[in-house]
Amino acid sequence: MHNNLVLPDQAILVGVGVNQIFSVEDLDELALLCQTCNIETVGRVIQNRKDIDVTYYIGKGKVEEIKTLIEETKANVVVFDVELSGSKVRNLERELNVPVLDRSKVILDIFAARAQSAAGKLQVELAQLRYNLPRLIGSGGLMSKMRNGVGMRGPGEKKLELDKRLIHDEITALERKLADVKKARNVAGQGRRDKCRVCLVGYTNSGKSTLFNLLTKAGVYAKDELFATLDTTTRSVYLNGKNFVLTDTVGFINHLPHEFIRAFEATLDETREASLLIHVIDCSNPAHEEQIAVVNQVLQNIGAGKIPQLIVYNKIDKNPGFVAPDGAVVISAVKKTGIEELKNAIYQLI
Ligand SMILES: Nc1nc2c(ncn2[C@@H]2O[C@H](COP(=O)(O)OP(=O)(O)OP(=O)(O)O)[C@@H](O)[C@H]2O)c(=O)[nH]1
Ligand SMILES: [Mg+2]
Repeated sequence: MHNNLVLPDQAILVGVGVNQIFSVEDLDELALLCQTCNIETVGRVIQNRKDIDVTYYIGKGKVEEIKTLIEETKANVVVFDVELSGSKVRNLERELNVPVLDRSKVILDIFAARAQSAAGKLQVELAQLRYNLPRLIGSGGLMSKMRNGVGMRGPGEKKLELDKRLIHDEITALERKLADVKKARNVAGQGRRDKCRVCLVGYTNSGKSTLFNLLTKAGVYAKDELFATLDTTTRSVYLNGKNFVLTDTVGFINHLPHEFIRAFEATLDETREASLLIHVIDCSNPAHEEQIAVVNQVLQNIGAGKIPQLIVYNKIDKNPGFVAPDGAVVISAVKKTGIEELKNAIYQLI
């Protein structure tokens, strides 16, 4: 999955709280993301600080601590739960002598492994290019900078400019291809235009696909993995004589870089154009309140913040004592409880 010859599989996770307290459990989600990439967590390091270190993001002392931990645990990769600039990755790798990844890179790798449809693959490629672009650095470095008199450019910088131009060209070509895919999708979905459109949205792993399969009898991939779904699937549903189309979508996650969201424009169109969103929440997850906020923020960012939502608390079997707020439906998509109530609620709203 990574470009290195030996696939890293033993990770030390690093969490950084800048002006806020970051605790060891806050790394649980990153550990799950790594697990999805077949990377096992062998150590966790956190640091809370007032500001970001310009060279390493974390302090030099912490870098030393990680170095020792690498020796002790035989870790072969270090994964940061923040987004790192290209230069910080290089500085850290120089000190630590193992590959350094950030949260976005791990999410990108999962996306790349998951994408199935033509649109999905194009969208991942676009997200990868947008991620790589600001991380390119010329090979010239300090030397070429010193030689740079007025109107003079070092060879490293020229190469960098060329690389950047090539990536820009590639991005433009991909955007064009995606626009074509989008057009074809619209034509294919023409017949659905007049039907009521309902979209399942929610945090990753909340149970959207499981519920989708239950409501549509489709065989969509549902698994205890983050980002099991990357491509949207749409099916017609008949409910006591009423007819609507239901779409299963990619899950959202905290700190999803906005260039990723932009890359997923084609699939997110379905969400934007829905007349009802079914917001699926995993009420057994201790962080579910925060996850609701993340989902609503993403919905707002993609222009779907004003679409009416039916709030559905899922996985009640794992948290039987849970009391949902008024107006919400409580279900277990796996144990198939609360499904009649859910269908009634949908029926009322469409
Ligand atoms: N215990 C329990 N597990 C559930 C329930 N609903 C879903 N799950 C499990 O939760 C995991 C994730 O379910 P998915 O349906 O793939 O979740 P998703 O929201 O589609 O996830 P992504 O596509 O990754 O965003 C699977 O292992 C499901 O079996 C439920 O009501 N109770
Ligand atoms: Mg899914």
